[in-house]
Amino acid sequence: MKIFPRKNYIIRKSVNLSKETHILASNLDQAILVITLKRPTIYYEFIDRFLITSNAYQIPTTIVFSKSDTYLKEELDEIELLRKIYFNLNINCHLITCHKKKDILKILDLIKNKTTLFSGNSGVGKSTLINYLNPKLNLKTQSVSKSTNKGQHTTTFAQMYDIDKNTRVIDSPGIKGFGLVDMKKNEIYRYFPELLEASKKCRFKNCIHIDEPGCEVKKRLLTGEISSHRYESYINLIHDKKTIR
Ligand SMILES: Nc1nc2c(ncn2[C@@H]2O[C@H](COP(=O)(O)OP(=O)(O)OP(=O)(O)O)[C@@H](O)[C@H]2O)c(=O)[nH]1
Ligand SMILES: [Mg+2]
Ligand SMILES: [Zn+2]
Repeated sequence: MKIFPRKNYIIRKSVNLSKETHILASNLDQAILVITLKRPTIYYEFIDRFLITSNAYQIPTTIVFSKSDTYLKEELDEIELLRKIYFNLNINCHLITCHKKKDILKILDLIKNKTTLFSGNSGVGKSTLINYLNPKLNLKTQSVSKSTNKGQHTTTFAQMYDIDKNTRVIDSPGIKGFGLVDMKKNEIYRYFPELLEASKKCRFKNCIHIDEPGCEVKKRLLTGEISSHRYESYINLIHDKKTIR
């Protein structure tokens, strides 16, 4: 057996008391974060936690909003809002449904000749999408619970599959919570590119952008240049004791 050196990996801290860290996947070219708005419900902060981790490990990430066939007009507007926030941060977003050939072709194009991790909450449709990418795979899928609006943790371990000779995907179990590993409170903003950029103009070098005078981040938040959703994620992370050293 040949063991290749690990190029990169996505790590997460368990949200239960064991405080274990798990390596989600290694030797990746990119990650696709699959998101649904309502079934299951998305928490915006979850997206940012994922992006911080993939940014820290230098794994290019694309957001795929799935189940587009299920959304009402207001929900499509909400997705458009999110798409704009992330597009401004150079993160591509796609809105797809597994039921449209052209959407599947778009994803096939995105993953061509690469190794791609599919990640996201349980029930967002990772395995379903992979089945459409290669119908021979026939991975197990299961409906989202009507009573809790949550997925049923159908995929139980991460596994790599071939789509064609040079294209591989990793299906992974739905993520429940997402703790961050090894980040100091005063360096978290560095993983938010727009906060990092603004921080260069903060009056104090050690500004953590909460209530310091002359804070450029707070200024840009007021003008809308920095999204309030993103700032809220940042503040929640700062206060998350499980996350922070
Ligand atoms: N309407 C609609 N339903 C979809 C779509 N994609 C997936 N689903 C449904 O969503 C449910 C969950 O799909 P799965 O593929 O099992 O979800 P998963 O992300 O692999 O879930 P875990 O393995 O638990 O992490 C299934 O009932 C799918 O049929 C889509 O594009 N449109
Ligand atoms: Mg699955
Ligand atoms: Zn500041």
